[in-house]
Amino acid sequence: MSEIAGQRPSGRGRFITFEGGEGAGKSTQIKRLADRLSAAKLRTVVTREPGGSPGAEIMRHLVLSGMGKLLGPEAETLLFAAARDDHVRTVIQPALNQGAWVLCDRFADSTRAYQGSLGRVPIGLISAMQRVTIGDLRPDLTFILDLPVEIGLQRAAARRGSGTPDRFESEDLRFHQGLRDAYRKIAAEEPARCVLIDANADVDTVAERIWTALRDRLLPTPASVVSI
Ligand code: Z5A
Repeated sequence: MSEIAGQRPSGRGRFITFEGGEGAGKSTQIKRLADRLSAAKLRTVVTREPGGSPGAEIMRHLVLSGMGKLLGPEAETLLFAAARDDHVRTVIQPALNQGAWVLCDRFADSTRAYQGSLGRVPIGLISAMQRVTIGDLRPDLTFILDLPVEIGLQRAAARRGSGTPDRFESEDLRFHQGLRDAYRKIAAEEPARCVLIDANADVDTVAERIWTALRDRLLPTPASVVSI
């Protein structure tokens, strides 16, 4: 098996985000990738949005309970932004500064897709909030897990069992199709940062697609790869 040798010369870690619709397999694949990076002795931090820090987890509860929806699309977007602000300052940026690889389940593209494309919050407002919350911070690589909406919803429903669907799980099929289109558009607009991964396959196959893309994008030279 080939693995990675060493960090970036600058010492800053790598920031990798996972995006996609309902039940796309982000959490499953983040765990796979984290195990692989950890096995290569790279310090890896796994986190998520909304949430990932104590303050942001409180906001997570607010938005997923549906409270944010009652306040209207702009106010709900502000809640996501407040959560991100805390998360970036207290978890993501410190970890990157210490050279860790940060794997984040959802980030700013979720706001663009859910609140921007689907919620119709003006892109100007979203960009303004982004300037405040993340400044110049951009993911080095974003995996957008893509699969037919019906399959993602079936996976999510099977996992949920008899539990109640949350704020976004209870949206209709048209919403989820719109979401898939929005993510595909982001991938097409930013090919240098985003990789669209066909997630309609078994877990091992999807993990291998992600690993291959990561190796190609972030470890381009043979010198940075060693066999273990
Ligand atoms: N949101 C927003 O609106 N604006 C924002 O700025 C941000 C977020 C940051 C957070 O939900 C919600 O917040 C989210 C967007 C919104 N909307 N929703 N819903 P969350 O954190 O609770 O959930 P999620 O991010 O949507 O993830 P998920 O639905 O929990 O799915 P996932 O992480 O992508 O998938 P998974 O848990 O890895 O897999 C789902 C099931 O499928 C599970 O049982 C797996 O075992 C199974 N699975 C996984 N991969 C496979 C394969 N390859 N084959 C078969 N079965 C599989």
